[in-house]
Amino acid sequence: MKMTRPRLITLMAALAMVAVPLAVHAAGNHAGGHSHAATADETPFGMPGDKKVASRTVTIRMSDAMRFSPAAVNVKLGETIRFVVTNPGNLKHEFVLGTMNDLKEHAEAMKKHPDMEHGEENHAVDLAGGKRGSLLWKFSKPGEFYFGCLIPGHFDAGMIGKVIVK
Ligand SMILES: [Cu+2]
Repeated sequence: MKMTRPRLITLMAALAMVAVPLAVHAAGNHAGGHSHAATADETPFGMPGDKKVASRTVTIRMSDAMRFSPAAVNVKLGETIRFVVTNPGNLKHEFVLGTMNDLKEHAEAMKKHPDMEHGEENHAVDLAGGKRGSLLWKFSKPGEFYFGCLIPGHFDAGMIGKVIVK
């Protein structure tokens, strides 16, 4: 199955979590459960990390000059990174991981719905000025992925960074 929509995947993961207890109840009636919970969260750019196996911490700073620093991160395939994201400025910023297509689509959606929150998403951190947050991500697929601030105007101003996984 080709899946390029992290929001859809997040929704599917949420549904899968709801479905698991039902599946457990039904196990007596249906031989061979078919839950794929272990990989339900996997996206084209990786999957949520497990803090017990975090390989290392990478600190990313977001600035009111519409930049991330560092703006490029190199990762070994299979590493779980704990991103500690800081926002020392005054404006709200966000750190959203994805493919370039995901981020572009999402940035367009944000222009139509500027108040969208990403707090429920496991691959994004929204931060008001002066705040810090973190997210764990396992880079289970090789390639070039991106992190962007999708607040209207910020992405277009160049608030984007790259993760190279190999
Ligand atoms: Cu921003």
